Amino acid sequence: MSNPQDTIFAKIIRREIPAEIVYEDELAIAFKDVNPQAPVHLLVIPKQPIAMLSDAESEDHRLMGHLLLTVKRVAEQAGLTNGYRVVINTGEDGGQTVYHLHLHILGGRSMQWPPG
Ligand code: DGP
Repeated sequence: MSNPQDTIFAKIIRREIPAEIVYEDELAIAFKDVNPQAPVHLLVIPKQPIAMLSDAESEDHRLMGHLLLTVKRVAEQAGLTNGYRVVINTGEDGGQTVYHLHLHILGGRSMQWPPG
């Protein structure tokens, strides 16, 4: 598993590579996905380097709640008044490719179920 300190998202947090950042606070940052799968595709990530959801600990409960409330805030800010989908790909079977925890916000079109 790659070190979350060294992921592309850690570099975005440190402003070492550019991203279209739409929200930031002391715990989290949100930016546009570089490979959008919907008209609106944003990523919300913690600044703390947690590799994946299954690595989160019980002492991270405040941060985890904050991330969900940040999703709500960012989705509202993006004008997703008709709903949206939140996805956390976790590990190999979950299709995770970047090993820094991130919540996808997908919106601006009607989503299908089940996902592939
Ligand atoms: P996942 O498969 O859940 O690990 O999703 C990783 C997402 O990260 C994928 O939708 C593409 C996005 N992504 C990868 N590299 C970059 C990047 O350098 N900048 C931005 N903005 N998004 C990226």
